Amino acid sequence: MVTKGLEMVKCGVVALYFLWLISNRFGFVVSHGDINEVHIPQQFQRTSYHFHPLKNWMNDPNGPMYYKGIYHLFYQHNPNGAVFDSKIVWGHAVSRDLINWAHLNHALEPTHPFDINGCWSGSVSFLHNNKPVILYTGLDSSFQQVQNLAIPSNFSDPFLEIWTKSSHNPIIVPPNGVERHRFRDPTTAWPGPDGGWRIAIGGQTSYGGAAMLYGSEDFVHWYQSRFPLYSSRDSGNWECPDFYPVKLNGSNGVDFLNGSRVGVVKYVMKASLNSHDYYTLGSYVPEKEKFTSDSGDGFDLRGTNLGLRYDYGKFYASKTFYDSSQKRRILWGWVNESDSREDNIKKGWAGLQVIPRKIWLSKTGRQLIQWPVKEVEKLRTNHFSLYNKELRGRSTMKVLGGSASQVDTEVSFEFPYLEEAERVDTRWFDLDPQLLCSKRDASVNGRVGPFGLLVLASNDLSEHTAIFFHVLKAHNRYVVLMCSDQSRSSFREGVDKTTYGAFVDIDPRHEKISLRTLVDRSIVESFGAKGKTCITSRVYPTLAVDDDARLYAFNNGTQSVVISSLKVWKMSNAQIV
Ligand code: DQQ
Repeated sequence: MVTKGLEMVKCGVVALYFLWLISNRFGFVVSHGDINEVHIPQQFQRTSYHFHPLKNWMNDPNGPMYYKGIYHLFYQHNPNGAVFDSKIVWGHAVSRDLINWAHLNHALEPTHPFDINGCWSGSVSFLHNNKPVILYTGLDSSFQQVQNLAIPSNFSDPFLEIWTKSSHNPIIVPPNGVERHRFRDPTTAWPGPDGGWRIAIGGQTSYGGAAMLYGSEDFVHWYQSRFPLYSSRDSGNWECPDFYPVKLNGSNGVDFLNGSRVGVVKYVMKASLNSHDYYTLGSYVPEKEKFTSDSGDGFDLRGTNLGLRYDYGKFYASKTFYDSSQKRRILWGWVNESDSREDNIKKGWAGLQVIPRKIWLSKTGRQLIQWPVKEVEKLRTNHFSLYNKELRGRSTMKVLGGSASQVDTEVSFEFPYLEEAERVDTRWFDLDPQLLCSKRDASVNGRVGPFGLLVLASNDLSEHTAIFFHVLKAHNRYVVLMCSDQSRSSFREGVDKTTYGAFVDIDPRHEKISLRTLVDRSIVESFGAKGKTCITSRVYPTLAVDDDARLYAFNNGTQSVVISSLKVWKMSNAQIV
């Protein structure tokens, strides 16, 4: 009883402190005028509910965690400009709901010989008694990449505002056979069979890109295991590896420390390389300290044995954490700009994080499912919906006449004329979905598709981003393509307008196709088939902005499709201060 009372008092104090922090910072901003005027160069492309620093450059999410009722996000940040600079710091922000954020002072800045040229990416691990520590990569005085430890100065501060670097730093230096400029981004630690700790570090070795395995008893003295946790012969340097268990049944998350028992979980091995985040699913036998992929060691066309991608658009250097408060695993990922360095300098900002996504294993066990955290739904306003509406061949339908520059949309389609789908001669696994999406873009007349949404569309449709599906038949098997076509997204020159595409693992004979799309001025996050296939894009419309942005549904196939349900919400702004 007494303990419960004390707990409640503690929670109350934490809540008050948080309120004070938010109101103090927010109050400061509003007392000096509109937040946009104070901190942010006025830009109509600036997002309103995606996480970003108040100005300048951001890349990788680092060390996300939940601690004493507060979510923390650290991130790679250049406080001096809107461009990447290797002498980067760890920005730090806190939140109660993963959507509204208050920025704190930088957690880590280059200060010592072991990180004087930059505090690069890393992770948070919870040691015994639930004590968080940071492992990060430092660029030392000779630009060698070494691993360092930082510890909160005050564990009872839920905001963990001050971090002290260990006097033992650097605690790991590049081993023989590893390039000293390619040895970085330590993972969150997990317990080894001997009661010690294990981590993986990304890099380039003589046997290819790898997640190198390290062990330690005290978190300070580390030894390298003979074999990597996983590696890939020809893939080049591995950045930001992530390794974690997922439950075989259900969408709850699981941590190494709570219930990752054999027969109950599978393991995810993820690495960032060549601008994409790849993963594979498999098993891990702690006693053998070996991860084995379910798909064997077969290499795909891109020379990697990590066959799947989290997101088939712009999404990189991601990191997950286990949210003990809601028993879920959450994924953060960095979304770079699609315009030039010069544009970023003019804008005064660059880089976003996706809306954090809950992540779990699909029922088939073949892939992961991602879905925006439910907290984002608090921003939904002005609901519009329609049901059972036929979308005839070659037609377009305006869904939102008013401003659609910030919306959340959920739509599902049925196709009564599936058997009319176009045939392709190639077997499905020889098809390149991104190429198919570029060749059969949104304007091409197919049969069952292309159909989907036109977001950030101008009134005359001359500007729009199309997110759509196309059903094809390859050797008696239906193949569902999901595409994001940016080719008409902006009249601006010099912007990357690559079309993205991926397969959706559903059987359209038995399932509807659903699409959820989050639009926030210059970012479009799309989730096909309830989160099986995800595509994120950056776009910079010039006409379809603010009150002039519209939302349409379209069908450029010859066959009708039916919108079985469509729901749209306008989204209000998040408080990011
Ligand atoms: N970004 C960091 C590195 C990491 C890369 C530097 C991935 O630690 O490998 O900002 O985007």
